[in-house]
Amino acid sequence: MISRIDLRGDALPEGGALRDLLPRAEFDVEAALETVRPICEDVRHRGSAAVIEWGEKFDGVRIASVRVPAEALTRALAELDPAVRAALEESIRRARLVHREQRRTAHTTQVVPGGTVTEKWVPVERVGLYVPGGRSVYPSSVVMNVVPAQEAGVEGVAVASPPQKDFDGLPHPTILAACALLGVDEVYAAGGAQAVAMFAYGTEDCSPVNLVTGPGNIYVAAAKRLLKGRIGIDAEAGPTEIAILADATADPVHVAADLISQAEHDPMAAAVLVTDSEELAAATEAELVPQVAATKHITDRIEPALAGRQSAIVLVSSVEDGLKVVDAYGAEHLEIQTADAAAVADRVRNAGAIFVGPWSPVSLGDYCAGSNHVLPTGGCACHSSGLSVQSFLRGIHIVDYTRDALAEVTHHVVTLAEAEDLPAHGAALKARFAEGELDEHRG
Ligand code: HSO
Ligand code: ZN
Repeated sequence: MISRIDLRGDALPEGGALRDLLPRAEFDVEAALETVRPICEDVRHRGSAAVIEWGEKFDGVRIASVRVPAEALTRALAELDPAVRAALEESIRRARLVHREQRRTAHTTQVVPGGTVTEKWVPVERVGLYVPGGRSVYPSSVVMNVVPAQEAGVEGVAVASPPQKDFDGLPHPTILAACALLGVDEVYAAGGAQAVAMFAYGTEDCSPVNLVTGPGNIYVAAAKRLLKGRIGIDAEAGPTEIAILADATADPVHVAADLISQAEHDPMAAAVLVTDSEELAAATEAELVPQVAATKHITDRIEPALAGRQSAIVLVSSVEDGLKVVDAYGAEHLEIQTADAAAVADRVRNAGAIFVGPWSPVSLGDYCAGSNHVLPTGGCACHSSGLSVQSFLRGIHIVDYTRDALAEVTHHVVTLAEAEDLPAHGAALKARFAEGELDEHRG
């Protein structure tokens, strides 16, 4: 059901060489660029008509208008199962607690007497949040995108999610209900590359946004890559990943359940167990069989995900080596199920989010930990973070020098400008002072 990679024995290779030994899903965004380019161009030129036609082609339903009417949002919330509503409210409450503390305040540094640099934090004006439809209808992702944007102070929050055949071309009702719960009333029935292009270029129904965030399929990722620059993006989300670093103290029932939990997303999802315990590896393999058999999405997602080349049990000589492996892998989600898990977690450098000990499974983080579940995949955790308030803010430096403070540093600026063969840069400072006035500062 899941393959093994044995890294015991010789010393582990370093960095890239170690990464090459580890499993990873194919996610060739480059290859999808040519598919999405004409779609994006079409939306750019024909606006909503193009969004509607591409939606008809890919989502199988022709919608009358891209903007979801307010009554549909109100109705979806009124018809939402009360238990789902209560769970979403709790998810929102916890996420707000965490994300509110991520807000940043302006900070002023006095560089010299009379010379200050202040960094102020300004939310982007308008964001477009993409929420997948189809196989993955995740109201939880609405929460994870909207809460940090709102806590950052973004004024214009628009959501797009694919039109659903079974719901008269509206996005899925639980997505609409989640939007309504969060107070988002600007929602579009648009999916795939056409939704990203609608956000980037704007249409007669939707004014352009500054930033697009949220997970999606490979075409959404490709459209984000193509339109990056015109818009900001969070990340190109690939198939979800769980890595578990575990030793002999871990419970194979938990380990197997958690591997399966993320394999449930997608046949391309990755589940990786890194362990120094042969016994845990064998017990987890044995445990996977009945647990997989008891799940809902066995043949379409879980079995292919676990059996795919992106998933494996990686055997290492020690937890120490396991740390090197998980750092090289840079998992979207990393569970630490070892003795003294908090101390081990503290040493991890590369992961989207870390889940410590037996009582903090990834599924908790997916819904109700308070943490964000939009996280870097494909090893991007070595350079990127998950979605947060920071994703929606820009830091702006405000430079404020007095005449004396400028006079005092002018000779250094002139010297550097000349070293770069840009004398007009220096001249811009000298023009402010009378001949000879700067001499006393030359020290
Ligand atoms: N594990 C997914 C998020 C999710 N799980 C949504 C359930 N619903 C990527 O972090
Ligand atoms: Zn999940």
